Amino acid sequence: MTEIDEILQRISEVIVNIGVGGNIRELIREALRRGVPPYEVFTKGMVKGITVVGQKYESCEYFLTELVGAGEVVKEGMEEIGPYLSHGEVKPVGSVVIGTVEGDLHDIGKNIVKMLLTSNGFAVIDLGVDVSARRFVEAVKETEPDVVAMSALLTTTMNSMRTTVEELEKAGLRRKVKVIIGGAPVTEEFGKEIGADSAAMDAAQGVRMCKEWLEEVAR
Ligand code: B1M
Repeated sequence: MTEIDEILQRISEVIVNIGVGGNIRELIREALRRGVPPYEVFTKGMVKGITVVGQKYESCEYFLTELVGAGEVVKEGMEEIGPYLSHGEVKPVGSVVIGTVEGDLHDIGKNIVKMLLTSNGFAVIDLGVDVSARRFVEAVKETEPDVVAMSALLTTTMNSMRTTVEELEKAGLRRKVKVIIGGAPVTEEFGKEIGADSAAMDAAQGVRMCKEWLEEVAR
């Protein structure tokens, strides 16, 4: 194991151990000092850790308290890594309305997508979590974005994505925006079923799709 692998492993472990055994901010700073690209610190360190937490929760080794605690450690890490991921350009290449759908409070993935979009020159209007279809529709009317991006982490809240697409349709706005969905339970098939333009399997793919759409428009 190289020194870099070791530090990424420690970042993962400090999440799994809910902050015990190190300080996530210091570990992230150390990884960056050693030249690890910020997105790699996130995926190979932080996402790896939170994935293990999810597995432990599923196997009943961890309970809600641990889930909350690990989420807090990731949030702290995000505060440290965020500025390195989102060094935005001055002139926006396009705009995106983003939110976690109604009934869903998971926002770590959504925030990563937001940071990557910002660092790729998009203006991002973040509606936060538990965003109703009506709120998405209002935001589209108010801000006229190029893209609506929805995130869901629960199988039970995926249907809110369908409702939002339907409400955009009813309001006569659907053709004016591209719709992208993402989050762990989301599949391409589900995206097609609800009439989204795309379903992203990870944040990088989501950003790539948004860029491609904007380039198509510019052509
Ligand atoms: Co929750 N939780 N949780 N949780 N939680 C999951 C999702 C779960 C899979 C855990 C498990 O059982 N293994 C499970 C869902 C089961 C299911 O529906 N099938 C679950 C559950 C059950 C629950 C509660 C119901 C628990 C309870 O109360 N009994 C509850 C629900 C609350 C609610 O939302 N109403 C709950 C609560 C929580 C916390 C609040 C404690 C905390 C969230 C903290 C926060 O987000 N601020 C939490 C956490 C941390 C998790 C796990 C452990 C980690 C989620 C995460 O942040 N992953 C999770 C288990 C897991 O996923 N392994 C779990 C890292 C993140 C970077 O990944 O969000 O997938 P993700 O984002 C990726 C991609 O999906 C993609 O890009 C990101 C980076 O590549 N992406 C997009 C995401 N959105 C995108 C949008 C795009 C494009 C790409 O464009 C639109």
